[in-house]
Amino acid sequence: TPLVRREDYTAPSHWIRSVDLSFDLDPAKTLVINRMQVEPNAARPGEPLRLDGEDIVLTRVLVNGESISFRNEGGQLVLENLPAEPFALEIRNTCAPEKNLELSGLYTSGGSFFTQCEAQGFRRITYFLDRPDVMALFRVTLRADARSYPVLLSNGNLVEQGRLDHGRHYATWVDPHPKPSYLFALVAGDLVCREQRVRSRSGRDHLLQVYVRAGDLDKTEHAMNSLIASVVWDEARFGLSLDLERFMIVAVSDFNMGAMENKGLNIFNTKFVLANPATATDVDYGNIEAVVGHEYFHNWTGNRVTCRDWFQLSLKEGLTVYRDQTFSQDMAGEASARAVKRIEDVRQLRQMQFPEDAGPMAHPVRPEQYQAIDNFYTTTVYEKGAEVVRMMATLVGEAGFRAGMDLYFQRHDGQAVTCDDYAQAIADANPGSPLATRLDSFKRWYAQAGTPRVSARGVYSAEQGSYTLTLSQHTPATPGQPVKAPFVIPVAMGLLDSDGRPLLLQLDGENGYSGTERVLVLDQASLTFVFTGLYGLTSAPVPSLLRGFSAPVILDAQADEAALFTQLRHDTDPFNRWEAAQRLAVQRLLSAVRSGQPLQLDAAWLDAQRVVLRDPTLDAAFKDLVLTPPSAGYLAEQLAADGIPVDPPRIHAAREALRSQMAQALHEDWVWAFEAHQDNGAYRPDPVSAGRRALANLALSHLVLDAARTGDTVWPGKAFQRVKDAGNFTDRQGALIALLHAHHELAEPALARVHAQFKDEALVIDRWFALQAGTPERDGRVFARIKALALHPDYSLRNPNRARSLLATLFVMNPSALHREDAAGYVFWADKVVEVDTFNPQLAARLARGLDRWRTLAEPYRSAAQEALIRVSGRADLSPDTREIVTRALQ
Ligand code: HT7
Ligand code: ZN
Repeated sequence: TPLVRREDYTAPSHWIRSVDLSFDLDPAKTLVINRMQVEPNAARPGEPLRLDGEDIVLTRVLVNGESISFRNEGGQLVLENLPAEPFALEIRNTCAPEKNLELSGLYTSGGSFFTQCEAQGFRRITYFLDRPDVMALFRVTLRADARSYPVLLSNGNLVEQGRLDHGRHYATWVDPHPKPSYLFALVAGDLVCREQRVRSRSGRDHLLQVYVRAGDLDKTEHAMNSLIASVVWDEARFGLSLDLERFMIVAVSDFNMGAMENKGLNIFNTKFVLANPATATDVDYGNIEAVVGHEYFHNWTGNRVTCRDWFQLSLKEGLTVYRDQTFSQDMAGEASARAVKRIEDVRQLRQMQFPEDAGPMAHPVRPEQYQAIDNFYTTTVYEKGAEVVRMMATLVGEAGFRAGMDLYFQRHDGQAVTCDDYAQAIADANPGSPLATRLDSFKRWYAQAGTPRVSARGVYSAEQGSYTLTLSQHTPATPGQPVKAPFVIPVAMGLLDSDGRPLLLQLDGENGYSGTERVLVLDQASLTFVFTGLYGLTSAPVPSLLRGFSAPVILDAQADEAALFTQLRHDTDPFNRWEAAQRLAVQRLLSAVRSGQPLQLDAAWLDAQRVVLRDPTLDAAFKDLVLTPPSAGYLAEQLAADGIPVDPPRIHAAREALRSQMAQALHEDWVWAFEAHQDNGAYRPDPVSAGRRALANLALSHLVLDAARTGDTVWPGKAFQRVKDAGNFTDRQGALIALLHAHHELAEPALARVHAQFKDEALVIDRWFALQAGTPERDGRVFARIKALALHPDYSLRNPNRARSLLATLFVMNPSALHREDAAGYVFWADKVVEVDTFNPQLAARLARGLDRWRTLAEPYRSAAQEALIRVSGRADLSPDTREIVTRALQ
């Protein structure tokens, strides 16, 4: 497959101004009639029109009603000698939705029809200029059997519907907004909906609908509430109103990603719509709110203003992730709950994006080239892209950011634009700001891959009463980018005295204090800042740097233990309080891993954990984050960054030792924590209640773990009882995890009960597989179970959620089970990637990424993983998607 390069962008030869689509829906053979109004691009006169098409059968082409000759070239339909004036182009073709297992284009799921067009699925429906800078007005008529498909939906407004012969019916939809083809959608099926009318601030009435299968209506309340909250929030926070009379969400169980922001007709993976207390966890509730918000916010950031080309994907994705993260923070409420959400987002970024940026798939937020665009829906484009937007907001302030967004919409509403256009608007609305004065160098965040390392060195001078802080940056080479220029890094910071009190900040040369927190801008390889004070600093301060994780960098602050303990106890920035706890845990775990000696936790560290756990002023959710040890993947990356080969079983052993010593040393505290965090009222998914449940479940898992040492049967018994009678799925799952992670004998009957009780709830059964696949390994038993589960009658690779429940969990989340001396984990990886690749390349390519970091492994893992990659890449019939991943991994 040819490489597509950003620098090769050219405007289209023609514009498609409007399109009238008609579908005769049939699972085996759907007929599509596509009537377009085409206008030659005056800037490119006389050029042939090359229409994209894939896996469809062409039956007719008419230009202004006359047939015309055409040829097929490299998968495109080429039309030459076309009129120089606007003309009508009619295409007829067929496609086979029930054979479409790639889930891109028009496909069937559970007996209904759905579409997925981003990024390049529309060409699998009909011939088109399937690129985001071609925006057309769509009119869509659907015809289908009325009994099997009573609901017929497409984008925009329903303008006509009625009966047809032979038990068929039809509906015509008109979308008033021009849009690129990737935002087209249709749905036809036997669905029911929850609906609600809302009036927006601007006084317009809207109909909101959530469509699901008949049995799922009782699981739509939270999605509807999240949608209403999103509408209200975007008006209040950004002045952005809903521009449609009707806004629909439809849930589908076969879906490659999370959800899709089709104009007025969002299509969602059921996982991000359906929830009731009996089947969904607190995390699911949070994810639904975030994803409903995300797709809704795309209506402005993505749909009204869209991307010129797919290299600009982060223009809509990074910005919309930033918006959904801010929305979830605002919904969480108080400062402490906002901080918890920020910590969770940063943890996710470090766990997923940092490894990507350090591995073979490292690419800039705005990539330069791709083979399969679907491979670039990455955590770099999404989550790092959101960090780039966040840094801009930090550099211009909240009001400045709002002014920048206003200017962006004023300039670009209705256009297909670039990341440069976005940054320019934010800067232009804030002349003189630290962003505007450094815009060119700031934009390196779009162009350069890799995570910068920032080192901070502080020197206190008692004589001068000053503290000199030197910040330096260095970014390691990434594939194709050996040398990096300095980034513009906003470093939010404060200084604490040795008792943890915040100090007033004043830089040498300034004539007053600037409060206790400020943003330093590191825009050179190295910069020095000298802090003084009216009367000088009387003792060496403890620096609190990169507050709130103000930039996506790895900070090496060389903080000593005493400073970290001070920060853990007193830092006024909750993020850095948590960060100090993480560093203290990482240091202990890694020194055991490096030395090969068994981990032995010290009293000071255990006491600090206890103090946090018992602190009446801290939220339960925050305690849960502090007391949860860093993941094995995060620890592995720390070693890899220092060039130390990663031995996964060693990391696993250190983490297990830490867990069991925490279980033993804090036993009484865990008992207290469990009992003090029981809520008996009705289930509510708010952050405070969710935090209490998280902490109680963390406590329970330590108590069940400790039972193995003491021979106690009471706590395992309590856990089993909770699996049987918990009032919500969060607590049922927490108890099941406690038994599973302790490898307790009651885990088996607990699993059997959950399966029997929820056998008809697909999302719970996904979870049932995932919990087993995510259990920390012991004596090879977890891996053996995973292999057996792959043959379970409920398991299937065809449904992406079910496929991922075992495979993504093993490949991405459970290094302890994947990496084995006998290489069986890698053999299993290769077999499954190859198998899935035969029918769903997008899914296979994502699973294939599980071995991205093979080069960091110690022997014998490294060579065995390499062998598995070579075996997969040796397959001649591999899809371009999977080939791109394994080729890059081996380069
Ligand atoms: N914008 C959506 C992307 C998406 C997608 C991309 C490739 C293949 C399948 C897909 N389904 C959805 C999701 C989002 O960011 O909102
Ligand atoms: Zn998105």
